[in-house]
Amino acid sequence: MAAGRPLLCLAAVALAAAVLVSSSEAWRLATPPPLPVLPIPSAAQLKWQQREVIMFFHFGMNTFTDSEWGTGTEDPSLFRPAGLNATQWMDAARAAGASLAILVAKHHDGFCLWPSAYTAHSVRASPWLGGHGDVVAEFVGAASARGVDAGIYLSPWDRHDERYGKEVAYNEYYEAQLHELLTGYGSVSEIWFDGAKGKNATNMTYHFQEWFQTVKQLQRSINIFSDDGPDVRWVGDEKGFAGTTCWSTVNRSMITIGEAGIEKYLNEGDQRGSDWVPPECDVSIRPGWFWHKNETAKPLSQLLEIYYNSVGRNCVLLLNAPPNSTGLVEDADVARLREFGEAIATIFGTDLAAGSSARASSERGGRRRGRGGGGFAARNVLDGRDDTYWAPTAEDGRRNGYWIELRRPPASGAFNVVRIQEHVALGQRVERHEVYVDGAPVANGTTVGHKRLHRLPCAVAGRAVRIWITAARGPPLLSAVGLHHDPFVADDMM
Ligand code: FUL
Repeated sequence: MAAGRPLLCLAAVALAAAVLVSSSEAWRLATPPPLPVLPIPSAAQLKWQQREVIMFFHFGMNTFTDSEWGTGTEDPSLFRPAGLNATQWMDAARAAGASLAILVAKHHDGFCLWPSAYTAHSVRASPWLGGHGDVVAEFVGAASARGVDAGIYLSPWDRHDERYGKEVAYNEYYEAQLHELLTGYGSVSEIWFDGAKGKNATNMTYHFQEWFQTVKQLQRSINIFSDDGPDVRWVGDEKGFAGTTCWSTVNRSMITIGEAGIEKYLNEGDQRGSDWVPPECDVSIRPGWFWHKNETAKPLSQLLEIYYNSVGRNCVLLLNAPPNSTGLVEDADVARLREFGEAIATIFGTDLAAGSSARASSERGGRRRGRGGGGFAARNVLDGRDDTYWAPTAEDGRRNGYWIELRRPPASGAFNVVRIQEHVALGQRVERHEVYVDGAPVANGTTVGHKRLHRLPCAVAGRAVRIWITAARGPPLLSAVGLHHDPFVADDMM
C-alpha cells in the first residue's frame, strides 16, 4: 500500500497537468486584429469599392438634338423615344459586370426625365407616352427587376431654369428636386453632383453642404459623388485613368468643386489625407456621353486598357453607354459591353495561384492553425475572401522588411497579370512594393489599395512569386494575391 502511494500521486499530477494543457489549448485566446490606420472607409464606401464596375446612362434632350451640352431652349416636343426599354439597358449593364447603374435625370439643359412638380420643362410636356411617362420610374423599376442598384445624376448647372443665378430660389428648387428623386423612387445607392459649368455661365452659388446633408437625411446608405465627395471623388479626367499612385485619401479642404487645377490631386489622392474619399473613373464607351448617330463604341482593347488603369489602380470604373433616340442601347454597344464583361471573366475567372502554399516574413499571432491560431496567416491571401488577410507582426518591418511568397505547384500555368489587394477596411497602407518571380524582378509600383493589377511584359511560369512591401503606413494587410493570364494581349509565350 505504502509503496503504491507515490505512484498514484504521480499519476494524479500527470492527469491534472494533461487536463490543464488541453483546456488551455482549447481556450487559447485569439490574437486581435491590428489597429486601423485612419482614415478608414464607411460600410457604404466599402460596398461601393467592391462593385469595381458600374454603369452610367446619359439619355435626355441631347439624345434627340445630336448635342453634348444642350442650350436649355429645346422644345420638349423633341423628346419622343419610340421604344424606350430600360430593362434592355439593365441587361447591357449586367453583361458588362455592373451591379449599379446611374441615370442622368437632368443634364445641363435642364430637361427633367421625371414629371417634376417644380418645373414645366420635363417629360410631362413631351409627346412620349402622352406626357405620362417617367424615365426615372422606368429606370429604377428595371434596375430592381434585374437586381441592379440605382443611382441618380442631377446636374447643378441648369441652362433652362430661370431661377438659375438667383441663389435662394435656385437652391430651393434644387433641394425640392432632391426630395422628389430621393423619396419617390426607392433606394438610391449613389448620387452624382457634377462640377461642370460653361465658361460664360451665369454666376451661381450652390449650397453643396445643405444638399449633401439633405441627401444623407433622405437616403442613409447612399454614396455622394462630387469632385470632393464626401463619399466618392472624381478621378480628375474623363479617360477612365487613375494615377499610377492612387490613394483613397485626400484632404477635402484642398478641393473646390468645379475648380480647375486640382486634377492631379484628384488623380493621385493624398497619402497624408485625413478624409477617405476614393476615386471613381467616369468614361464613355463612345466618344460622346450622349448618343450620336455617327459614333461607335471603343474597341475591346481600349476598354481593357481603361479597366487596368481604373479598377487595377484602386478605383471604381463608371462606364457610360448612351441609349439612342429610340430609347435603346444599340446592339453593337451591347455586344461590346458583353465582350468586355466576358473578357474580364476570362482573365480573372481563373486564378493561377490556386493550389499554392504561402509563407511570409512573419505572421501576426504566429503560425498556429485553427481555433486560437493567429488568424492572419499568409495563406489567407489565397482563400478568395475579402474579410481575411495576411498581417505581419508589427516588429517585422523594422527587422526584415515585409514580404509574402506564394509557391506554386509544379507545372502551374504561365501568368501575365499579378493582382494584389489590401484589406482597406483597416486603412490604405502600402506606399511601395516590388514583385519577384523566382528571384527576378517583374513589376513594381507605389500604392495598392483595394486592387492593384500589374500587367507583365510577357507571361512567366515561375514557381515562387514574392511580393516585397518596401514602404507602408503601418504593417501592410493583404487580403488577396492572384495570378492570371490575359489572353487578349500579344504574348510571346503563348
Ligand atoms: C461632365 C459633363 O459636362 C458631361 O456632359 C458629362 O455629363 C460628364 C459625366 O460630366 O462634367
